[in-house]
Amino acid sequence: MGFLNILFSNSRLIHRIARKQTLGQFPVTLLGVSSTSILKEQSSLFSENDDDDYSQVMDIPGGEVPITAQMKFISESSEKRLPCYRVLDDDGYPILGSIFEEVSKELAVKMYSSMVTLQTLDTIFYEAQRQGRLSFYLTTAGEEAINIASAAALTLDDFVLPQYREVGVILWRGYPVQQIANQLFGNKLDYGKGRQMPCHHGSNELNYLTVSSPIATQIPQAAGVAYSFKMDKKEACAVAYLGDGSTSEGDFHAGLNLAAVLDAPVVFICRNNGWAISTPINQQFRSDGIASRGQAYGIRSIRVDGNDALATYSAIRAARKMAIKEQRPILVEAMTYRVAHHSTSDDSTKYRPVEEIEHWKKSKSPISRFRNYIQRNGWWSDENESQLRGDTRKQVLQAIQIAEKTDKASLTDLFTDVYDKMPSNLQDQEKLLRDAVKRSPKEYPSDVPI
Ligand SMILES: Cc1ncc(C[n+]2csc(CCOP(=O)(O)OP(=O)(O)O)c2C)c(N)n1
Ligand SMILES: [Mg+2]
Repeated sequence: MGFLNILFSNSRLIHRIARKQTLGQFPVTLLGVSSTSILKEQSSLFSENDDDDYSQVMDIPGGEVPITAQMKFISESSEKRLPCYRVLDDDGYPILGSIFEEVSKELAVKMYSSMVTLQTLDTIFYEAQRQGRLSFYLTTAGEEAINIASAAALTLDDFVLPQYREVGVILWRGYPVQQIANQLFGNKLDYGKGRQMPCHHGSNELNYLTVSSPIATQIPQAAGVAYSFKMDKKEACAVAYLGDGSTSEGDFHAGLNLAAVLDAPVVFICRNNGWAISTPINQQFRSDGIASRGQAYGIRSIRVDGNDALATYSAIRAARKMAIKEQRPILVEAMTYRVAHHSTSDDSTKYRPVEEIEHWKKSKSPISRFRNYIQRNGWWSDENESQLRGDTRKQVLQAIQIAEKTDKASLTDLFTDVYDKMPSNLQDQEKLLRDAVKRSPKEYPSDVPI
């Protein structure tokens, strides 16, 4: 099997084998003609010195392509897997010879502190959901570096179209912890006025599109946003975040193709965390992950270690620069692992080994890795660590208390903000709802103003 792969994928090898007249040793039915006729045909079509010097071309829409007399199928995959760009090893030591974007002490400490804030708020909000105070929650556990390092590489002018496991990105852009709590509790201070599920953050001011529950819708939208930036000659790009599972949606293919054809300045950041709820990646695609598909769409792509904050920061900085300067889409596949359950509606120990989860939690933590790096640089200490963790915990607990006490958005808000003047069908629906509340007041939540 291995040999067949090589034979199909490597034209040079076939030619070399053919020249040594050894092809006859191999199953000739593979190519459908006899070995001698292949050798004869080849000598007229290829020069002896340069295997790739095709002497005939075919002029077709889209340009000239070389002609070959060999019936060769393109291999379904390359023998070699795409490499993963990394700067820090698992212990946070820079890998010898690694090329990366230098970060100042100030930026590194801000990045680290934000990762810890993200981890702290995830832990506390997750617990609050388990206590029945929130209806739903999902964490970014294990993916803190992708969240924070990618956000740090962007500017506020860039327009972010998130999936849902990227609360760290909006946090980095200036969305307050209090606002996160307001959204989760769906109170009247929530920008969405309680009309979205928890974890569906968004902010006009921060150029961050509100999360959509149907996955992958943001991908073609990002191509559109980027195209509008191109027309306006803006010094900014669109940035779409997506999971490995989203690549199975038609929107992924439509979005990438559209972006490529339009030469739209968009960075697609795919968090390949191994799982789409309970579906592992080997049931999601046969390709070498996601980065390999970029080339088929004509999109420059890279695979990066998403648990390495420095590598992620450097790759996204470079991707952003190329997207804007060269007006082109870029695809980044960030390799990671979803350490937590998919959400509070899931128990991942039912479909994956606990040892696997523990391994990623303990030995592959992006937070410990980056902490080792900054602490070794003399930029961080154990005292800084306990102070930060204590302060952050207090801040999040206080935000929960305030959000919980704040009134919920009112029922009237359910019908506003889409139309300037409420259309008659919505007026009918509001009346129906109010009649239902009157008929069965006990079924209506007592804390939501009518
Ligand atoms: C169109 C659509 N189909 C299915 C779902 C249900 N669903 C929600 S999340 C999810 C898995 C997504 O996995 P992935 O993109 O890898 O993101 P991750 O949760 O791993 O971060 C699915 C199937 C959905 N929300 N929308
Ligand atoms: Mg996933």
